[in-house]
Amino acid sequence: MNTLSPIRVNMLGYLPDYPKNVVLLSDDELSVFDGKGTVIKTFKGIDLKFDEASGDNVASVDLGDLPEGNYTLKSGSVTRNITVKKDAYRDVTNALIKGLYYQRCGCALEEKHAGKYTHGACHMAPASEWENNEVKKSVIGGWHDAGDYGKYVGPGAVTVAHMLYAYLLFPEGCSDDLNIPETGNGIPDILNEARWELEWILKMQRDDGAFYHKLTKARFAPFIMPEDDKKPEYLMPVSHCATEAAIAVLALGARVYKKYDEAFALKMLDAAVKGWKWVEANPEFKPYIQPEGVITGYYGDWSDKDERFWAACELFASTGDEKYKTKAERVYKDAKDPEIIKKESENNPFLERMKKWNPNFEIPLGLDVVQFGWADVTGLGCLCCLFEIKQKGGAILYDEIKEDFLKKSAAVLNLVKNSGYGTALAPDKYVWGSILPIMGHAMAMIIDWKLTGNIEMRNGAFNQLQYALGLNALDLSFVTGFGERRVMNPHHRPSGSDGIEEPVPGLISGGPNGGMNYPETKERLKGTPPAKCYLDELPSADTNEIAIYWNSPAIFVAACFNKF
Ligand code: 9MR
Ligand code: ZN
Repeated sequence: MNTLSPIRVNMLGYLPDYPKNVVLLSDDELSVFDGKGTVIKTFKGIDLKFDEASGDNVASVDLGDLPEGNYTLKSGSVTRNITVKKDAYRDVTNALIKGLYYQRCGCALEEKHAGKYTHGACHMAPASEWENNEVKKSVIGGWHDAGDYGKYVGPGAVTVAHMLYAYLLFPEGCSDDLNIPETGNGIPDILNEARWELEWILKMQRDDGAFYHKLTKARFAPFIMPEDDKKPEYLMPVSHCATEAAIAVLALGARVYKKYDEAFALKMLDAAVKGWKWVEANPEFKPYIQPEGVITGYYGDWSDKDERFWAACELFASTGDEKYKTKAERVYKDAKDPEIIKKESENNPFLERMKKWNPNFEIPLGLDVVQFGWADVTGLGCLCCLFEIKQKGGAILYDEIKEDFLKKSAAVLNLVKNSGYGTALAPDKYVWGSILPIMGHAMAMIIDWKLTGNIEMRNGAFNQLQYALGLNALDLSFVTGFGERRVMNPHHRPSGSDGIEEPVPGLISGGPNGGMNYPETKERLKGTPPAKCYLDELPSADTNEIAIYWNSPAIFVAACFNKF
């Protein structure tokens, strides 16, 4: 029985000068009451349409102009309250950033900052290289990646990049008052928080310039608090993808932190340049292959073209050295060359693995400019080209990249138009962590809007923030601590072992996964439409884990709409 409300709303409220979409699952007349109980609008003749991703018959209705205030919506006998206010997304933007503070590793979370979510210092012991236990290094710091306590360079780099670009594009949307240990030091808190990870990424560089792929134990810890997780940690082999993602984010960081801390900025740039020298000395891509006996997050990839492109873009933006521009252009162009692509698919051990999971997998032609995740970072390189490099008066294939981008973002907007809930995801693309492509697509539409001024793009992007805050098939806010119906049991070790009912706040769930990777999920949700393949239960990592690189694109999107 469907007991969910037939009126779906953005549970945190609406902005006065933005569309105010609600999604209805009933064609009863909809009335809008103001704070005094007077009917101020009615909507009749509601035309429900089938939404494939959810299997629901729905209508999305824009309530139109409503000044700031509280309202009640009534459809048949059902009512639901909404608010309209300028600062509707201030607290959630702050919380999403502070969510990363709660993921800090290598320090205690003190009560004055963490409130009841305080815990002791964790993962303080030196780590050994997996391949040579004799080599030991102290690599304290960084963020726990997700619900587990692993720390992974590529995903960490992408997370920081989302935050730094959020700050570069929407500084007014990033508060300076997060109550983290550095608050008040004259540096914006989003940069204070991102630095925690950057310092750790620096420590993950080997003497020859390469970066270790990750720092984890051999297997995931049970559901215990981080300070109780004492099994030895290992530096797993270096990889091209990790190295290039680290280079990119350190080069980006060098520009962003320069005006606050020149020495730190220089340190990052030196590390990035040293990393690039390793890439030059080791030009042939080798995919990361998980060593035997290790079962923590793989974060494997069949190609590093996107990471190499992004790294070259950021290095060009930070140094002005033409060799990086030439390289970025070469990589971008080569990716469109069928001959080169064909060669790439030969002797690629990771591709062989992928073909076992998905026999139809084929290497796409051209880099996918609207990808902002850990596996494909092309979109981050595009952000660098379309804004940072452009602003400095330089160019890396500006017109070509812009054209490619606008084509892809137009396709993204079509996804929004074809979805009953206005969600920017095709029904067959609800993967593990579907929140990532959804927020990534929102980023793409924001970028389009910034480039073209097209308000449809802005509204399309805005709708993805609303998806995360309740305008969805599950009538659920995916952000812990926010919304009248919200995620309560994320797959997150501290939340699952601290004895506190409410999970750690400000973390975003991966959300529905039509692929249902776990047999248990498959069995329980057999036949469920993809946008509803979700269990708000602690063991369901495949639908309800949290991850730093899911919070971070949400930070970018929330900061964009955090205006007051
Ligand atoms: O985010 C990752 C997702 O794309 C993969 O499908 C999934 C299975 O390989 O792994 C996810 O990443 C997890 C990582 O492997 C370990 N830390 C938790 C991550 C989030 O679930
Ligand atoms: Zn830790």
